[in-house]
Amino acid sequence: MKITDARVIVTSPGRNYVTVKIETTDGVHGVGDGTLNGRELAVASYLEDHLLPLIVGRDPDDIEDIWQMLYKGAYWRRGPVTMAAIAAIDVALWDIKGKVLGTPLWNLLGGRSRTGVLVYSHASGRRLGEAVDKVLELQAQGYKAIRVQCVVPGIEEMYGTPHADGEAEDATLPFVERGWDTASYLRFVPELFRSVRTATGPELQLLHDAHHRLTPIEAAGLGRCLEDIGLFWLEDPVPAEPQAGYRIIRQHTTTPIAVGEVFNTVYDCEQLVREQLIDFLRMSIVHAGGVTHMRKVAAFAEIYQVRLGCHGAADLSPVTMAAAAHFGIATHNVAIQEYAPHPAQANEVFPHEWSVKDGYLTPGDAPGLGVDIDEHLAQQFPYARAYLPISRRTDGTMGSW
Ligand code: GCO
Ligand code: MG
Repeated sequence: MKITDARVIVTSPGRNYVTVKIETTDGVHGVGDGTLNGRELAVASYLEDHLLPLIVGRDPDDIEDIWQMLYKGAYWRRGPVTMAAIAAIDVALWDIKGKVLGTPLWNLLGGRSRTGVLVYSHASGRRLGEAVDKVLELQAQGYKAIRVQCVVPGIEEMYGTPHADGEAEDATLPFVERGWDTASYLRFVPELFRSVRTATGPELQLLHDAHHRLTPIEAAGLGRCLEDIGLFWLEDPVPAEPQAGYRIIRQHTTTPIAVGEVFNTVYDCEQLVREQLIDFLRMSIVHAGGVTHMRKVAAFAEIYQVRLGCHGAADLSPVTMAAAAHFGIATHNVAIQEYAPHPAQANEVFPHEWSVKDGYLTPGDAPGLGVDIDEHLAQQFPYARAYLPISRRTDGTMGSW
């Protein structure tokens, strides 16, 4: 079998997605996601101009060898653009392998470790009461784990909460600036979670994303204040470029810590995992080199009792969610999967077998990934330039988004 054609499809059914479609001499095709929110065309160019010409004519069975060629052959290693592009090809090749062998991806990865992957959904509000109501609504729908974000009084617009001009996690044009004040945030979050916990009772798993806004000692203090809430995790308390910064958080609190949605290779988490400075790793198949690399990341993390809770915001396409469903069913140390529903048009452009029911994600039994792209429909949603917001602190200095 040989690869006869490989192309990139950029489409915007509600938000931008970059997809690779690979065709073979056997008449079987595979799809992979390479979306990098706000920087989509960089990945599309890396694929179109540099990687795809290298794979046409090769045997799609040789997934490991193709991965190594794309990773090592560039000389320039790692980074989000490179690793998202490699991931798109890698996932499409796994899809092809499953289809050719007539078996779902989870079976190629060792079979089922569980019957369904626990997911967490997002509840947010512009006011505390609104956030609590949203949590109760999702709990009534059967979600067993919910991430809670709320606008902090005094900070009008912030990450993870609804805005007058759209959802906070949407990239937009024009480019937007939001505000940030750490002191108000740190005063408000414990109050928010006390109200939520009182309303939900003890069983619901609660999560929170600090989105890289704190310093290690601030994060340690917040983690300590939240200990009696029993959070499932506190996510991205501080940026992890200095991995050793997490030692400070770890020394002071037993609140479980999650990080890694912006990581691209195992080297980004090596110290965090080896020193057991975190509890959950958030790396995703699309941003970390595909199934081939994430299997190695999971195996490494398992040795240190670090579990996976992969990134799954709506800017990761339904193709990535399919891959995550198979990976999550098969991989023993996957603890949870983030799930934010995609725009309705995106579900039409990417028809899929995976589904979320009663708080659990299942991949279905179709061969390969069980997801496809409707190219004709995709053409009706042309790419629309968009940027993630930036955040400025009250004194005007630039913060982390
Ligand atoms: C999350 C993430 C997202 C990111 C977004 C960036 O936990 O889901 O923080 O909301 O901000 O995916 O593109
Ligand atoms: Mg996050």
